[in-house]
Amino acid sequence: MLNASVSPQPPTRFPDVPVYSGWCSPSRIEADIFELEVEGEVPAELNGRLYQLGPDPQLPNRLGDDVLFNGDGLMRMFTFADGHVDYRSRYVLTEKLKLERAARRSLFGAYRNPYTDDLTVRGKSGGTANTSAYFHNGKLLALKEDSLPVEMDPATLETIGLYDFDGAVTSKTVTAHPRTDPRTGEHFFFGYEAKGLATRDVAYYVADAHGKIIHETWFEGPYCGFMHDFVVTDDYVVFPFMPAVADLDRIKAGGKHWQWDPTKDTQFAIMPRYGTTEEIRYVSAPPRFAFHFFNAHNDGTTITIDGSIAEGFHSPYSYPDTLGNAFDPVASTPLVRRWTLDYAEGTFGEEVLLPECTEFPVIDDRFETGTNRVGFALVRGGGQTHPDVMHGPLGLNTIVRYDFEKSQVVSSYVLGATSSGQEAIFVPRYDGASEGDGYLLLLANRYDTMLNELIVLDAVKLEDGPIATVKLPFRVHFAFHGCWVPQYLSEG
Ligand code: V55
Ligand code: FE
Repeated sequence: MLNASVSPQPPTRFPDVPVYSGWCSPSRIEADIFELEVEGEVPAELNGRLYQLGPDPQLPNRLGDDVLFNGDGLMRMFTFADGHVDYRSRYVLTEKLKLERAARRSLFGAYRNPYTDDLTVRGKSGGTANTSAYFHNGKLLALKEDSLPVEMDPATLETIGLYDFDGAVTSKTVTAHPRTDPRTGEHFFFGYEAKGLATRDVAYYVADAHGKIIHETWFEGPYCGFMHDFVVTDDYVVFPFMPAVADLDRIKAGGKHWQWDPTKDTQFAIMPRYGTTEEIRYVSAPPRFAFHFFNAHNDGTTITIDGSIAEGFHSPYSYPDTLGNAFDPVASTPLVRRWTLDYAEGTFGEEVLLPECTEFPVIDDRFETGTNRVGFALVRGGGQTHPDVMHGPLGLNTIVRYDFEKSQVVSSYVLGATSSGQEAIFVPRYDGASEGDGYLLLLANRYDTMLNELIVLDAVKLEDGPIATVKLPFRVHFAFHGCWVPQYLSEG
């Protein structure tokens, strides 16, 4: 543990540690590229912008080591127009980045531990805005779950500033995984640690299609759990408390934000979509950990949730656990699992749908919060065994199309033995195309050349391989989440 009173000298170069090595080496490139090179043909009807956001440390962390989740947010934008593709990338100018650029050294310390920050920045926001590019109500937002959204100009990528829904959001945090109901345009989101570091408070908000907050519910969870994603259905909202937990005393002592604690149950706080605190019911389950869910739907009071779910925290980061157990790469591997919860009966059920290491589950967004049949995800294929799916050469080298009615993979494409993929984004072939009929945009990491290619796949026939391969002339850092914005929405 770090002695919080000691202010170490930040390293002047990126030290030789895993988080700054190999594919995770900082790229830090802010670029404008006119007319990227393309192999094959980009479909002319793909008109719009692909935004992707991920961490890319601007400076070596003052503590000499770091975690992947703590890099500064760098926004990327691919503009597609009539078969041509241009590129732009810009850092999100957070308070943290502005302070550190001014000082020309790192001032903020460990991931979500302000007690490890330089004394000169105590009380300033260490938010990195590095997790998810999200578009709602004409606004491009850079999201990070420990702070407020940062708004960026969707064409220039200039940082506009913190966005609190015109003062209506008083939670200190907003999730990187909001949900939108495409039928109403309503935008559902929450903040955990909503009243401050390691607090159990959760704030839940619904904004209408114009960004006006129309519903708000606050509650105190059973513990402060790592709630990265949540789900909304026609009638319910579900907040999963999973036992990677934050503890203020540990954080104050310079310890890690999250610690896996399998003595705690998973607990689901369920309430009606526009419910009140009094309407919350809890359902218990064995310890589980999930970063991401595909989607969820309900039939009466029965709620079905599909996700990329493990029996342990799928990062060695918070092991040994509170019982002294070491990281177990098998139990900690996220598989496609289905949870069935009942709001009225309080019951929990679970089944494994796909017994493969799977992450970055996505759907055709036109079915979000309703019933979806199709999902897409990255799978660790080809016998790769890298245990930590969130780090380095992930081994997530296969993109699959999963059919939830047939309960099977119906199409897939292997990127290659020396490649992995970043989160895929689905784009419908045309307005009104049936579910899952369209294109997948996927950024491939090529370890043989240490370069990236953006590939365009037919989402129905993945095995046909890329329709087009768009080449980047340099390597970019690993991004987490992105979105597709059709041309008519992103142009001001
Ligand atoms: C994730 C990413 C984060 C984070 C917490 O995808 C969880 C998982 C990039 O930052 O802070
Ligand atoms: Fe995420």
